[in-house]
Formats: sequence, structure tokens, C-alpha cells
Amino acid sequence: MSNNVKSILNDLEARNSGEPEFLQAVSEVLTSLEPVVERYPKYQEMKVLERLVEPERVIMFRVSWTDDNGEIQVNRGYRVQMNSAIGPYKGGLRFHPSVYLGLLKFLAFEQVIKNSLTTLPMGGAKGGADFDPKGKSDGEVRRFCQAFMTELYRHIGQFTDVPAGDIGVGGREIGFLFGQYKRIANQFTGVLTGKGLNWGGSEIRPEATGYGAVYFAQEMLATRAENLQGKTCLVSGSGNVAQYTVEKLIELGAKPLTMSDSDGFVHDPDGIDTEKLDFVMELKNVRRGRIREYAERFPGASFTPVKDEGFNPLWAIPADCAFPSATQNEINGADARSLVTNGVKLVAEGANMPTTPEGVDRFLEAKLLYGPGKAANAGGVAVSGLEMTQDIEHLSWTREQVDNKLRQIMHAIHTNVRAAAEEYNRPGDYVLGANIAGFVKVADAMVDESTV
Ligand code: NDP
Ligand code: 2IT
Repeated sequence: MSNNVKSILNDLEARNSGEPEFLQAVSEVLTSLEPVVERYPKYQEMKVLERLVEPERVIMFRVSWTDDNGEIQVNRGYRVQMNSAIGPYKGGLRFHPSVYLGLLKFLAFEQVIKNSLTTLPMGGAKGGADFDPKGKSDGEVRRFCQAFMTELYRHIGQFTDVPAGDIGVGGREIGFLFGQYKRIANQFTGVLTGKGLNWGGSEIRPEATGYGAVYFAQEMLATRAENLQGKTCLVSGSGNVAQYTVEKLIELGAKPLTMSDSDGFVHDPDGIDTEKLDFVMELKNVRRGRIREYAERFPGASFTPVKDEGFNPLWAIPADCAFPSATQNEINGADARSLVTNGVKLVAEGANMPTTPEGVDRFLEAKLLYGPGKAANAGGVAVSGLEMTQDIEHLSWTREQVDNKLRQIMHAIHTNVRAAAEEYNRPGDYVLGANIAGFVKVADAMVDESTV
């Protein structure tokens, strides 16, 4: 490692010691960037790396709301506005009990590079709260969302910062958040994405992350003259990203075998078909139930509960492809080894940073087609960018138009990432390629704008 990068990372560790996910994300990216910084001294002169890892602004706030028993509850809300060099801040909101500043800084940092890769003009941000929507009534979720927006509204805007969904924030929550923003600001603008179709939303936005991850997988397979037809696929998660990954895999003739939630995973050796996916969507999006019910409804399938054994047996099921679509660090070194040993040839990350650094090394050593999240899952935020454009133009594109643009964007990301990897003598290394291709655009803007 170069002295420059080493000293930045040491400094970062000292200043952000309780934030392991942030340090993990930054360390991977900065390591990839060494050859770029060596080639272009202007980045070092302008302290671009040092500035890149410090959020432009962090907002932390109290969210107090009243539960169904009339008791007052207090949560902590956040918005990390990481970088606005190439466009307004853009990125999702996560509602999950594990949310803390370090987690959102990692997600906001990844978002900066990802948004740059989309080819659209969007800066990077992330926000959320340590609120757990599980087991909460619609009324409780609504009151929480309203309380959250009552503070957040003053920090966002269609040309300032445009939040969207992430874990625990889907169409229902975006509705409550948007309604409250509009009520306070007295403005109907595209201040959030992932909105409903009849109030400023875009076709294909709910599908975009999952569809995009599968389009990215198609692009990777095409480099080896292969396609998804007949391929067995491991999918984790059963939320927004996992559902639409499975939908697109079925449409393309692949055979998804698994889905999961934080309780465990279901394995269906016959494959998850459209009817079974409909069941999952109703289970998760309407009844808000648990994935184990899948195995009760479809007896050919089995449910394996989560155990802390140092590995996840989901990743030990023999298959051709894997689409981790639940959460960060869900594939560790042992899991990655299982995937490689059991014949997986492609990993496309729907989730953000689902693979630990040791796992990433295993994939790169094995020369898998490995698409890291910031490239493979960029379709979600890309269609958010298209939603922003439609809102500003006051019109709606058709499903076909948006889907075509999504395909074109995933193709462009794939091309640009591969080109960057080749330019820096690491052909086929999508990690290096994504980090470099995403970085250069932001870094050049930071140099041009020189807000120093
Ligand atoms: P959802 O809330 O819709 O679904 C999340 C799924 O992951 C659920 O099945 C959930 O299970 C599971 N999960 C969440 N946390 C954990 C955990 N700690 N351990 C095990 N399982 C967990 O979220 P999304 O589908 O939107 O997000 C999934 C991933 O995709 C995240 O990494 C997110 O950052 C990323 N992503 C999302 C985008 C989007 O547009 N929504 C865009 C790009 C990336 P349970 O219900 O039990 O919690
Ligand atoms: O991680 C992500 O890219 C998202 N959660 C989507 C962000 C967005 O603004 O659509």
C-alpha cells in the first residue's frame, strides 16, 4: 500500500474508530485508487481522497412519536450528506434497529461512487433511523414517518437532497414521508423518489434494483458467451431487491432456489416460480409475515433457521449464480469459499457491501464474474434519477421507455467498469473498475470546483 493511502487510512481509523463498516468501505475503495492517484498528482495536491472520506454535512436529530398505547417513543434520525460534487445529494433512507452513524456513513460513501457510475448527475447521501418497523401498526409507522420528516424537511429539496427507500423503507413509508413534506413545505415537488405512480412516481422504480442486478449479471455472462437460461440461482433477502431479482430471473429462464429473511432461509429445489413469488410478495408486502411460511405453504421447500455458526448454509447450496440481496457482510470468507467450491460462477450484489473483504478476495482469486454492489445494484438509484427528471418535466414515461433506459444504463456501467479495469491492467476486476470509474468523475468535479 502507498504511504499516502496508508496515512489517510490510519488517520481515518483514529478519527472514526467505532465505525467498522465505514472503515471497511473506504479501505476497499482507497486501495483500488492507488494507481489513479499515482498517475494524476492533482488528486493528491487537491487532497481529494481526504475530502472524499469526510461527509460534507451530517444531520442527527431526535424523532419522538407516540405508539398505539399512547406511550412516547424516542428514536435517532440521521442524514449523511456525503458529496455533492456532481449533483444534488441522493440516496436512500434505512429504518432498522442496527442503524447508527457509521453504518450510514458507509452507505453514503458507497452511494457517492455508485451514483457517479450511473452516468446521471447525482451526489451521494444516506439517512435513516434506528426505528424498527417490524411488528409496528400502520398508524405507528405513519406517526414515526411524520415525526421523522418534521425535522428532515428543512435539510432536503428537489435540487438539494432527494431521499428514497432502503431497508425498512418502501412504498408505504415514502407515501407517509412525502405527504408530510408536502404538508409542511406547501410544495408538490420530486423531493423523494420511489413515489406512487399517480403522485409523481416512475414506472419500474420498485423493480429497478433487482432488474438492474440481473441485467448486470447478463452483461457479465455475455463476456463469456453465456446467459441466464437454465442457471440455478441463490438469492438472499425477501424484500424489495430480492423479490424483483427473482421476478427477472424467472422471466429470463433461470431457476431461483432460495430466499431469506433475518430468521433464516427457504430452499426450494423445484425452483421459485411466478406463483410462489406472488405468495412471497403478498406475504412480505401485505401481511408483513416471515419467510418460513413459504416452506409451510410449499412442502417441497425447506426452511433453515439462522444459527451463528460462522457461516451461512444458504451459500453452501450448489448453484451457478448468487445474488446476495439482504444486507451488508452477509457473505464472509467461509461463505465465499463455499460458493466457489460448489460451482458458483457469478455473483451480482443486489445488497450494499454484502461480502466481507476476505470474501471479496476469494471471489477475485477464483476469477469469478463478481459484480460489486456499487455497480450491480446501481439500477435502483439510476431509475430514481429518471424519476427526478420526469418530475421536473411534469410527465411520465412508459414502462418500456424506463426499462429500456435502465438496460442502457446497466450496459453503460458494465462497459465503463470493464474499461477502467483494463486501463489499470486488471482486466475482469469489477471491484477495481467500479471504484476507479466512479471515483474519477467525482474527483475531477472536486478539482474543478475547488471548494477548498
Ligand atoms: P427490504 O427492507 O425490502 O428487505 C430487506 C431484506 O433483507 C429482508 O428480507 C430482511 O429480512 C433482510 N435483512 C435485512 N437486514 C438483515 C440482517 N441484518 N440480517 C439478515 N437479513 C436481513 O430492503 P431492500 O430489499 O430495499 O434492501 C436490501 C439490500 O439492498 C440492502 O443492502 C440495501 O441497502 C440494498 N439496496 C436497496 C436498494 C433499493 O432500491 N431498495 C437499492 C440498492 C441497494 P427481515 O425482514 O427479517 O429484516
Ligand atoms: O442503496 C441504494 O442505492 C438505494 N437504496 C437507492 C437510493 C435511491 O436514491 O434510489
